[in-house]
Amino acid sequence: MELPGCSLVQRVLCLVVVSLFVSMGIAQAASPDEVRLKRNGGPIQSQPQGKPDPDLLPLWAALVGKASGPVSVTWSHLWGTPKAVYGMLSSPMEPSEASARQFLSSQAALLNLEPSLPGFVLTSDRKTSMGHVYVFSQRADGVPVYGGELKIHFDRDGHVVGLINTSVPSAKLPATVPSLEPEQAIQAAKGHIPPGLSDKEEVADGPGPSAKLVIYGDTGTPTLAWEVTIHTHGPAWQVFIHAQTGKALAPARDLNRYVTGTGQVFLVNAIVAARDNSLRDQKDTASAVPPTVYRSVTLMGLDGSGFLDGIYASSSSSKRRVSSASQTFVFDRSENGFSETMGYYYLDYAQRYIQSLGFPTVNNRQQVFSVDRSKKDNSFYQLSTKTITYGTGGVDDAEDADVVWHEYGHSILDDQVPGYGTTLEADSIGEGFGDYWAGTLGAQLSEGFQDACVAEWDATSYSSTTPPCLRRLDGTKHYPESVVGEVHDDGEMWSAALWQIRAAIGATKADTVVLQHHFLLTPDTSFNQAADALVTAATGLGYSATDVNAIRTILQNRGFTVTL
Ligand SMILES: [Ca+2]
Ligand SMILES: [Ca+2]
Ligand SMILES: [Ca+2]
Ligand SMILES: [Zn+2]
Repeated sequence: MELPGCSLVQRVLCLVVVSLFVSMGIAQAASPDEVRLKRNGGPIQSQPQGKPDPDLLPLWAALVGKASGPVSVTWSHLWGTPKAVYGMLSSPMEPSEASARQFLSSQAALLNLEPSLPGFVLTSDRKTSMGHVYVFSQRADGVPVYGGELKIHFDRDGHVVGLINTSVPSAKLPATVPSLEPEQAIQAAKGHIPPGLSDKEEVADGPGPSAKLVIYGDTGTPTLAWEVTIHTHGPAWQVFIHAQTGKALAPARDLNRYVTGTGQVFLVNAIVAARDNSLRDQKDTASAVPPTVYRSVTLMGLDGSGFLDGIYASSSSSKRRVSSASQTFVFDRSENGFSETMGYYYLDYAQRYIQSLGFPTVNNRQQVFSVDRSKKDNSFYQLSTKTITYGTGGVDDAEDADVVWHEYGHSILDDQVPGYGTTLEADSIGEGFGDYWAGTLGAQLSEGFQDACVAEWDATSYSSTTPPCLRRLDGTKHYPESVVGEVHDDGEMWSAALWQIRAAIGATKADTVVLQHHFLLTPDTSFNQAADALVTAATGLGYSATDVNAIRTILQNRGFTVTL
């Protein structure tokens, strides 16, 4: 963002801070649904339906025959062996490792295992309220079998009442010497992490990537594999790499389990929430706004750490952070936790909206931000670190969702056009897009209140107009005679054109074509080039001739040359 008439020094800071950009390589293709499910830590396949191996049915009948009362079973979809058996499966015995082994040996054939249970080591022996549980972990030639376990539950009287079997039959391999070194496996695994950006960046202060040799059976063929774990700023990825060929044995899986929390935010900002342009900052006091401006919201995608760290946003570059074991982030505006919550909620909101438009990979990463690092009345997105800094001058910048979203606009463009913004016009388009993006998102929540006025709450500190606005989306600036050489001012030509397009063809189509046309831009894009790109994107998206013509006419009326 940029204040009207701020100093030259401030202006330099207002600009996106340009520095080294490291390309993260080519993203893997994946269907939107696939990505969405994976990124939310949800199921990656439907519930597998297992059927018994017919050869095992006589053995199964024998077990059922010896049991007293009903027996339930779930069959392994991979091996046709019993995966979970519940019922009174044995006569009473003294619970012990030996008696557990004895029972398992008697059922080994049913489990497609050898009666001596070679390679099964007792790894847990726990007394529970129900009785006693013994867990045996599977190894073959000393190599752990991933997920391979046998569990025996005894009830209080010593009956076996549960047999849990995730062992892998025929897990013994001809050779257990990998061709790949662990480092090679880690490199290979990195190539299988789904699209994203900083998701691929390892956490500097977290655990480094690891590779553990295992026997992996989930493909249905026991295979020597490296289990690679890579902790990133977002997901913690697990990838199984064939230890001889380097191929991935399954799609990368996010090990994080996300939780939801409760937060308190302004609906866009205090003025929009109160529909009252007379509200003022009053030195960040809670009493400056009526209690009715707060809205309780669900915070999605939190990683459960108790901090505002989640799949799409993290306040981790803030100096002091709030935390809540119960994921409850309810603060009033005098507390910095309120700014953190605003940032988290509205960045997450924006990314989910992008995905809902059919862009699964646009800036799909954890956006890191801070709310207390800069005392200036300014915010910026930093290309070198890909983080956003929200300043605290005047109204705290993160107290206004329009400012939160404007900066995210820079982040989006940086993601879609690496290195974006090397010329005055390209940067002006960047500022104009940020304002448009704030406007179109804010309009989803404002019920039509003052949508063309951007960041009215933040602007109370420096604007003398009513309503106070950082900038507007409905100006009359015309290209090229309105160009003044300042990117925020000149950006108003672009944002106004986009805003008119939105009015003409509707918000969803406008937002979609705006995001789509970014893929056609170059880092030094001119207004005219971007105008042609918009028309190209609208045509490519299959918009009607009426819509395409409306876009073209609006751009031409704004003074841009459209040659398509
Ligand atoms: Ca505040
Ligand atoms: Ca401010
Ligand atoms: Ca507004
Ligand atoms: Zn900006």
